[in-house]
Amino acid sequence: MSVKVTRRKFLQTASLAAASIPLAKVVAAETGFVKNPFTPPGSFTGTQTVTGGVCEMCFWRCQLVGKVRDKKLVKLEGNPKSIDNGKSICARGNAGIKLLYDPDRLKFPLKNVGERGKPVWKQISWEEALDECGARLKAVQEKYGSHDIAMFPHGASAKYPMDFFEKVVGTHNVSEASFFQCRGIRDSAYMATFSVPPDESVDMANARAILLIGCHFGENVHVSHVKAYLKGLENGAKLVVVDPRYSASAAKSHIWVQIKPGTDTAFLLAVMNYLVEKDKYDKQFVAAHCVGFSQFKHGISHASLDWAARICDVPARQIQEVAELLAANAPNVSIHPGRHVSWYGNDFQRVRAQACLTAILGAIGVKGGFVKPKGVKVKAISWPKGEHGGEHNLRLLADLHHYSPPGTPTELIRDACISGKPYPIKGCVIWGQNPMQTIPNQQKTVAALKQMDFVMCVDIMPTDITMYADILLPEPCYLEKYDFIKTGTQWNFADKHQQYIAPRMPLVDAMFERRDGVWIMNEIAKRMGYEDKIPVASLEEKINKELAAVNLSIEQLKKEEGIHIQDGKDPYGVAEDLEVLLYSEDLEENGYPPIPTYIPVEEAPQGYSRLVYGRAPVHTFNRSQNNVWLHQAMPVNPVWLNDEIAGKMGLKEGDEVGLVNSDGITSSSRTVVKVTPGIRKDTVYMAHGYGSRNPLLTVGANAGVDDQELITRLAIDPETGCNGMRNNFVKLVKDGKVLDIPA
Ligand SMILES: Nc1nc2c(c(=O)[nH]1)N[C@H]1C(S)=C(S)[C@@H](COP(=O)(O)OP(=O)(O)OC[C@H]3O[C@@H](n4cnc5c(=O)[nH]c(N)nc54)[C@H](O)[C@@H]3O)O[C@H]1N2
Ligand SMILES: Nc1nc2c(c(=O)[nH]1)N[C@H]1C(S)=C(S)[C@@H](COP(=O)(O)OP(=O)(O)OC[C@H]3O[C@@H](n4cnc5c(=O)[nH]c(N)nc54)[C@H](O)[C@@H]3O)O[C@H]1N2
Ligand code: SF4
Ligand SMILES: [Mo]
Repeated sequence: MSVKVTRRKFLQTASLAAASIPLAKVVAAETGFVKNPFTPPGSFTGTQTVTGGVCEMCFWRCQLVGKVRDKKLVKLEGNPKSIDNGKSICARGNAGIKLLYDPDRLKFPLKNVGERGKPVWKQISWEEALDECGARLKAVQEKYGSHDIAMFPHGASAKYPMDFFEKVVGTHNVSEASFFQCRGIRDSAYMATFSVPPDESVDMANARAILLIGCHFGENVHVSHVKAYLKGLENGAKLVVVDPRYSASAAKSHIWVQIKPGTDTAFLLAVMNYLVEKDKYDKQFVAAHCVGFSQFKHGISHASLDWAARICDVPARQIQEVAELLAANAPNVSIHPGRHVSWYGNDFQRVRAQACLTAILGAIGVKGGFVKPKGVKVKAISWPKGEHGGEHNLRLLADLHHYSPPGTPTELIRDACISGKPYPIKGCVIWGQNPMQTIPNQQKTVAALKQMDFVMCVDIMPTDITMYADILLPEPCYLEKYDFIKTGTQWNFADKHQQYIAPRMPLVDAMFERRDGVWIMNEIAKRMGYEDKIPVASLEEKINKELAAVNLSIEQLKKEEGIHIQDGKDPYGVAEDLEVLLYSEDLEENGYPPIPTYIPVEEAPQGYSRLVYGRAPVHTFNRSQNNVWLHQAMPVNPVWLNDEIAGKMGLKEGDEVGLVNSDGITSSSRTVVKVTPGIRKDTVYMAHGYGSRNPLLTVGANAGVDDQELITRLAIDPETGCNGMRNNFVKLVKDGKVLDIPA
């Protein structure tokens, strides 16, 4: 059965039906999509190709085309015109279709007439929902001040609302997951070293050697980035992978350094010290661009191979082998800056060491090295800057985290929520983020949320965080709306210097009562008294105006199959005035180590093992857990346990277990054991994002174990205020019995 109803009719049928039967059944009937993962797609005759899709199953944003039949999206493919991902998309990109028609998706504005955390949902009209959001946020603002509203945004649709709260309402207390739990440290550490935010700007496709520190391509999937990495390997690049686990990348490596978790800075210092001592660094580059080489040389001189070998629990000769390999291939080496880098609370130092290593190898601006290809800048239409209560910036009040990425470190916000000091935080807006599974220490998040006067959430799915909303608003997903202009360059930028501009355009119409972020934010802004500040009337207008600034339009992009391509610039070369601060006076003045320094992390208590986590190749965090195709591909996240340890514990592959951490928190669901020599004896590993607890997720709820539930201890990176999450220790629980993990 196909969907062939007008929007109005759809709303009528949907809301009538909602009164009597469960929502999931309603949509299944309406769309003809039932939860059978093996339903064959049928033939694709009679389909029409719609261009202009931009994926957001993850944040890499590959360009898509959709095959549409009877107004229903039946298949997603990479846009053949793309000079980024090309025709390729990953498993998650493919499965976007199952998100689009997921019967569990949010469809109407909802009001929680139960408790936060134990919601009882009542469907309400948009009018009522917006009135309540506007009035209750305004009430918080009037009673306590603008800074007393906190916001937790993530993703494309959250950018416009984030700007509203920062610029118009005037709160600093905005904490983006992409910064404080992801890559903020990386950006700050590279900025502090050579004033360039790194992104993932390494020219792996043309490298002679690639060094990955805790990155694992193949499990971490970003299509064009993986293409560049594989191209490099195909061309013969030597791969060094530093990881306590035999990851997908370790499996392709020439050297796998099975490092003790938390000790990478010691490893990097020893590599750099060796290169300096043996005169195997790039003297010309250092003389031309590096500041403080002599202090740096002196400051790392303690880092002998033996010193690092003891700390990192790897052979000294392996560290030497890595240093020699990098030197032999310099300057064409990709020292990958990493992406999720908030690990242990000592991370700024590690990432700065990566930046310094890049510099002393002279691997900046050269083929295979750190290179930043220049895409086109398309400026987002945004809210006008209003009054901003600068004196309420929590970071400045506490004189902390001088290298914080933009926004406010999450922990400062949560602490203020719970203590009421230096001021209360009583209003909360969560937009495209799932803090329950994103931020460590869930009890603290719950305490922060419970003391709020008002919590609103904008999402597309019911998730663990939406259970804490007072008002829950449904957005269309990325396949049903205009949004965000993706720009970039040819993926192999040595090949061709080209740039592209690809605005997200809908492949199908939005269903039910879902409304986009610009509409929602504008309506709330009106109700908060900011109608005069509204910069655009609609999302489509916003995209059109942004495109007009680069002499394009939606109409034109439709003619160009969704992607405008133009000549770009040669990305190679180094600015004459580039300065690399091997030693930084600024860091020293702010009380931080001025040269990269190893700071030890806590050891596991007896009977416990360190818990580390990472990406599942077919899932994106928690957001894809209810996707029936992806769930089928990897329904739980097995806990990796070293085979010798498993033997001693009497555990075998596939045994069902739970986990308990050293703070006594037991996982609320279970998973299975993966017995493998591919993990260190002092470490267990699981994929992040599993174990949702929202019962409205009919596929994803209680599937696997939520790593975040077990991460109760967070270490704060002093320079940036970001959340280190890998200082947590666990035991396994089998048949109700807690099992010690032998040393
Ligand atoms: N323990 C642990 N914690 C981690 C990580 C880890 O590996 N382990 N990884 C960290 C990293 S690298 C990151 S980037 C963060 C990710 O953190 P999040 O971005 O919070 O992760 P998601 O699970 O993707 O949650 C995003 C939410 O956005 C919703 N959503 C999806 N599309 C839309 C949309 O179009 N509109 C709206 N309004 N909502 C939408 C989803 O349903 C979901 O509720 O997590 C960090 N936290
Ligand atoms: N399929 C898929 N791909 C994704 C995402 C996704 O959700 N799904 N998310 C995207 C996002 S937002 C991000 S930020 C990136 C994150 O991708 P990455 O930056 O690659 O980060 P993680 O997945 O957290 O990497 C975890 C790896 O670090 C290793 N590790 C743990 N402790 C240590 C240690 O002390 N030292 C070293 N050297 N290694 C250690 C783990 O064993 C694991 O292999 O992935 C992106 N790509
Ligand atoms: S890497 Fe996969 S999930 Fe991410 S944007 Fe590309 S196709 Fe989508
Ligand atoms: Mo991330």
